[in-house]
Amino acid sequence: MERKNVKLSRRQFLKVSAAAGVLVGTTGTASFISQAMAEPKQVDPKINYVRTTCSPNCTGACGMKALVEDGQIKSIIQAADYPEPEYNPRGCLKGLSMTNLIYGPDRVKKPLILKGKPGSGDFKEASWNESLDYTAGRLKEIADKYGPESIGVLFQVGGTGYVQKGAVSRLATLAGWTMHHAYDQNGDLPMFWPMTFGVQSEELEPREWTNSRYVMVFGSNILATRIPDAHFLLEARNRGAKIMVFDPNFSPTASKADEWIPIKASSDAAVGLGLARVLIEEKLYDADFIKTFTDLPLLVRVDNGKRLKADEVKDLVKPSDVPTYREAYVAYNGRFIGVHPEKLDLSLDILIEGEVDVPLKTGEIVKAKPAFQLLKESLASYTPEDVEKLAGIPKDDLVRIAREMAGIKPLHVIYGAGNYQWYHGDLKGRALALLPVLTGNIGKAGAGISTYAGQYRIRFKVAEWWVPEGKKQNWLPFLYVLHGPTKTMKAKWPKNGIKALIVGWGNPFDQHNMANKLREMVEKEELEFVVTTDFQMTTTCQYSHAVLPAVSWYEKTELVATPVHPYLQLQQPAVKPLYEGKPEFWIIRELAKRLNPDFEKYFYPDLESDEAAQKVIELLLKTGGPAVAGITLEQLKKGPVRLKSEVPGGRQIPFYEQVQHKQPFPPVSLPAKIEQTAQFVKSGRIEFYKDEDIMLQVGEALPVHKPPFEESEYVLNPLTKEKYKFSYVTRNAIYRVHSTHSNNVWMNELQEGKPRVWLNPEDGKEKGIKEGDAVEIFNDRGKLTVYAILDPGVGLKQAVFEEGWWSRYLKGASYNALTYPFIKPTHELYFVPGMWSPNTAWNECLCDVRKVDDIL
Ligand SMILES: Nc1nc2c(c(=O)[nH]1)N[C@H]1C(S)=C(S)[C@@H](COP(=O)(O)OP(=O)(O)OC[C@H]3O[C@@H](n4cnc5c(=O)[nH]c(N)nc54)[C@H](O)[C@@H]3O)O[C@H]1N2
Ligand SMILES: Nc1nc2c(c(=O)[nH]1)N[C@H]1C(S)=C(S)[C@@H](COP(=O)(O)OP(=O)(O)OC[C@H]3O[C@@H](n4cnc5c(=O)[nH]c(N)nc54)[C@H](O)[C@@H]3O)O[C@H]1N2
Ligand code: SF4
Ligand SMILES: [Mo]
Repeated sequence: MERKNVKLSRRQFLKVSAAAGVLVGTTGTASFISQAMAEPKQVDPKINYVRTTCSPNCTGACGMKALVEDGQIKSIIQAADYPEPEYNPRGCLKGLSMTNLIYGPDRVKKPLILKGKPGSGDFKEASWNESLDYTAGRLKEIADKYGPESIGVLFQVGGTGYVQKGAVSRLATLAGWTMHHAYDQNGDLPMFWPMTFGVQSEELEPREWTNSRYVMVFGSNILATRIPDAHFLLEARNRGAKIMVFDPNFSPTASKADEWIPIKASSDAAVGLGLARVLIEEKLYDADFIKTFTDLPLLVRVDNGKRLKADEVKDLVKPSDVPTYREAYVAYNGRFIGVHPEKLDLSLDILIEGEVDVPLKTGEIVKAKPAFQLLKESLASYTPEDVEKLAGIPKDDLVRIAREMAGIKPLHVIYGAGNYQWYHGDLKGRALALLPVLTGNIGKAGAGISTYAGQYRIRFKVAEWWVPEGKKQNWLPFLYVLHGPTKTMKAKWPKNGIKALIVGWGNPFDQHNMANKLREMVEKEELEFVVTTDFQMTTTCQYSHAVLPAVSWYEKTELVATPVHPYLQLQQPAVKPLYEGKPEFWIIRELAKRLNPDFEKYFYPDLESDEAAQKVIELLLKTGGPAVAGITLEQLKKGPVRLKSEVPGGRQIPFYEQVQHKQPFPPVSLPAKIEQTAQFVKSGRIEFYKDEDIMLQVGEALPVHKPPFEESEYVLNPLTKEKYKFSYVTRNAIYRVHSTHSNNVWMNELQEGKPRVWLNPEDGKEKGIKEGDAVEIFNDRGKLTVYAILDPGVGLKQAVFEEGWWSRYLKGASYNALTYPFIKPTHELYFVPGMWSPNTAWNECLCDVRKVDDIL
């Protein structure tokens, strides 16, 4: 098909953008916007509106309507058809200007096979048959030589496409390939969740934000990274909520807060612990809540730091109905009580402070203390004076904030990705979780702790489609591919390592750390084959041996449900696949039958791929469990349908059932089975004390503050301590969704096409750097050249870079060449894919900056 001009003019675009801007800037505008976005009165019969879903990795999943004329998308507008008017409309400028990508010059039009060296851009165009035969042939050779598990499969967030990504999972499972979960690969897995609550992650739905009255945002840039929901935060403020933003940098979100508290980078654990100390010292905590729902009353042996088990204690027995993946521990209220992990019925006269002598079955007497007592002792190192030194927050402010937050309910803590993407992100999360838990702000409207990143939580059961019956999947955290295996890893390292990669929905050769190493691995043929499906010619495509043209989300059928706004939505094709692009389902089926003729039957061989996708959606709705029960494809064709929930009003309030109905922790995290995740919190309670050996060894039984770099960069190379003084903080850009829209001309115009680094003016002065200068950000691993912005809102000794630029905008360099795949040993304690797994820590990276003559 010939490319025709898309008629949406810049003026029209700006009109739409202005409306979307209002959405973020004010509240109560929903009806105004709905009017502005309403269909024109005189509808040309040649114009067709197709309701679909914008579905990049930002997981906003905004309902959109494509205006289609003569088989071309002329423009995209917000659908504004959610049954709850508060959710209308959703969208951002990227989504509205998606036609720039769909019809853009970087579109992959035909299958490509690499002719020259990887990265050379020397490809030959091939027919689908040739490219599929070639790809299947190479994959078969590699599987025969090294075993099928040496083929790694990378694909992104399940929630943005249950059908097409499911097809990839289905084939990977049949073929015995190794899957890499996107959650930890992206660094989005907040490890404090499984450690503390036993779940993958949880969050309040944004509509619930307006019920909060005290909101503490720790490094989450909602105004830039949750654009369609940002208005709920502002509305909460209009309704009287106090918004407190803790961020080393004056972010757009900080600019809308009641207070911005600039803290030192990666000092959040100290802040959380300092606040917790005041709550405990001044008895501002909810004692009944912590006795009922947490492990804080459970006794811990003083001699070995282990939690006391009921089985150990004289005259106590472990109840016979305790499942093997849980444990019965002990509490004390004048006598010793065995605490059943599935019954949250501990008496409220239970001891939480002090020390007791415990007679053991062996005849020994040991000393034990409730975990609360140990926490209190440990918090003694976080006095307001200490925290002022560690985090830079004035001591009086700390005390004032602690008193304030304890007095105003509901309290909601938002913990952002930029903040947990540090080596000790788990410790920070465990410390921050103390705030809502100590004050009893869990399982209630407008209350809790949330992480809004990645949004990998799948919303319903997918096994029927994703995992062919009776088959097992191989999983390997992607960090090991770069870092190499470790002695302590629980995941299984393929005996010959990873020799080939199958990539979809991602651009790891820009977006993953050691992106340069990945390139080197291809150049040196350590990675013998890479095949990528994308609709755009990304850096990853440039380094691939075969590029298979996929289609954008306006050209195929898909089912979408991300956790942010809890709606199930269809992606319906607005136009036929452009050029020779094909939906992944089609590509996978073609590959499957070439790999093994027996595989074809798993992919609806008699149906055209969009029809097959609809069949898959029906299957998922039928077998997806309670969240989708009763929802039909026909209903979805008419518009979005809210997922079901047990919470009154169908709301998404984490741990509602645990707290209101005293159910043991954790709730199920799909697709894992309860026995896989309940082992994370064996007490059946919210756990702050972790007594596994590795936790005791590294001094992290309780949440503590550990400064950045000491267990990462300085161990890797002690010289870095003197050599590199800047933190390389890579936040997400409002102009892109990671590297998607990197090449969107309108978005680039807004940034003058310039990759930039934000520096504090004092640092600029010291380095002789002025606003607009070309500067190099570098360390021993890599470098990139960008333009300097001197901003007093940026904390000292930080080089803040907005990630996601394709390397062609960085003179071929990868901004991720500087970062390193550190693996924290406590993340290797269990392995449940995408739930307890080594997580990437982008910001744990040292660098320096220097002025250079120019960029070109
Ligand atoms: N427009 C847009 N939206 C997106 C995305 C996108 O690329 N573009 N990506 C989506 C995805 S996949 C994700 S994961 C999310 C991520 O979105 P966020 O969770 O907002 O993460 P970041 O943008 O990395 O960083 C947020 C803030 O963390 C601060 N920060 C960094 N280090 C620390 C620290 O140690 N302590 C504290 N308190 N703050 C710190 C930074 O200064 C920054 O203001 O956004 C999603 N939404
Ligand atoms: N240094 C540093 N690195 C980071 C981060 C950071 O903060 N700092 N953030 C990390 C985070 S949180 C994330 S989530 C990752 C994201 O990194 P990636 O997952 O690699 O995300 P994108 O760069 O958006 O790449 C998505 C690709 O999918 C393609 N695509 C879109 N739709 C489709 C489709 O329907 N089919 C196919 N086949 N392809 C499609 C797009 O064209 C695009 O090339 O980056 C991580 N990298
Ligand atoms: S890019 Fe994200 S926030 Fe913007 S319209 Fe698309 S889904 Fe919504
Ligand atoms: Mo992410």
